[in-house]
Amino acid sequence: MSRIVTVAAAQLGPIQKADSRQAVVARMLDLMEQAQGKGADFIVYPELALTTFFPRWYHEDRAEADFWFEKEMPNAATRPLFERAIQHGLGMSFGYAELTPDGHHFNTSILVDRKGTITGKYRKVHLPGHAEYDKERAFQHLEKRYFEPGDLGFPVWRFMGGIFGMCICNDRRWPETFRIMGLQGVEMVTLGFNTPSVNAQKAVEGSHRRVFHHKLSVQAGAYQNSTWVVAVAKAGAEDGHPLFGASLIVNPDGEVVAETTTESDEILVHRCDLDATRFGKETIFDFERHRRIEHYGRITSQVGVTLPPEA
Ligand code: CDT
Repeated sequence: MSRIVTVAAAQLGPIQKADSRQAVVARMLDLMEQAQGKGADFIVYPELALTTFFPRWYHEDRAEADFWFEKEMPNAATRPLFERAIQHGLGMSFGYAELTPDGHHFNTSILVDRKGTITGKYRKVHLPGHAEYDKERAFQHLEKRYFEPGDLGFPVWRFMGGIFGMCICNDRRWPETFRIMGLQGVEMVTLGFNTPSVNAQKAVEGSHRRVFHHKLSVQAGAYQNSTWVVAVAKAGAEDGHPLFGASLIVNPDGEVVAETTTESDEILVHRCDLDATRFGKETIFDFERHRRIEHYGRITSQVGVTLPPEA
């Protein structure tokens, strides 16, 4: 039986602070129509897809930021997405800010099956940035203020005939993210991101190097775990703050097979053969045969760097 998943990476252009959820969902529906027209059966949208990248805005009163969070999913604003995806028989993944009934805040991504059931939920583990206003930065990145680190680990799910996992933006820079899913046999990882084109703390670093680091991380994660990765940007200038595009579909050899060329709403569609993951998993990255966990203890027993003793 064929294990082809035709994936649409649905990049979103900028979302301004004043834009409503309804206006964003209308754009997402338009991308969904394009994806369906190109034969996609699974559509992936970015991190925090429903709003501007609000962690750049400082709210002294933390509770004011609850405006950016969803208390239930689906809800009135997002139900049209679920309904249209069901109508087209499309699987779907998107990110949003989640406020749980008991008051916890997470940067979350979901996997939704063809019938509109949420089969998977992931909460971002690696939160970049800072918790307090930082006057030294060119702009704020307050993820540590508004979110708690995810509490669900890096699970994978049997989904659309394969094994699927999710991670979010900064997670891609940490090899542990992909390896934990690789150890569960992951065959496709979805990854939404919002990455500023410039470094708030290093004025000389422009978008070229930042896109290079993005690709380096995503391609390495795919290759070293022999998995497809679908990395989807929110891009363009949000209220004057640029985010880069470079949404990617990467094959299990780590090669980019599709990449966006704009910083606007744009769709990439690619037929991904999940069986293409097998060769790498059965040879150079056959974990069972080749991993040497007796030497990896520091990975889970130590957070920061421990230097060797001085001579
Ligand atoms: N959204 C997100 O995680 N962005 C970060 C920016 C890093 S700079 C604070 C990223 O890793 O792309």
